Amino acid sequence: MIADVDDRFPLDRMESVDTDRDGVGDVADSDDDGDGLDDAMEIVQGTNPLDGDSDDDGVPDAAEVAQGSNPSRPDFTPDGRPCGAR
Ligand SMILES: [Ca+2]
Ligand SMILES: [Ca+2]
Ligand SMILES: [Ca+2]
Ligand SMILES: [Ca+2]
Repeated sequence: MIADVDDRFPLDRMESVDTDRDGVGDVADSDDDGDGLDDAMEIVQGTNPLDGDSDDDGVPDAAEVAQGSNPSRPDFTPDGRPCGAR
């Protein structure tokens, strides 16, 4: 349980989490992680709707989809260089 003082939505027990902290709880938010991809699109793409960068390669999921890289597989090294493998 989350204490009401820590809960942004104390009047709605379904709305206790706001992953992207945009003021819209996950239940009502169509883009929980705020990465620009709708939750439904994240499921289609196989990405984590609660993680704006599902493969942690530094490029947001929506940007990966837009540029054609794989949002579920790291395309860049931690220092920002392309891995090369597609
Ligand atoms: Ca939200
Ligand atoms: Ca999203
Ligand atoms: Ca990524
Ligand atoms: Ca990637």
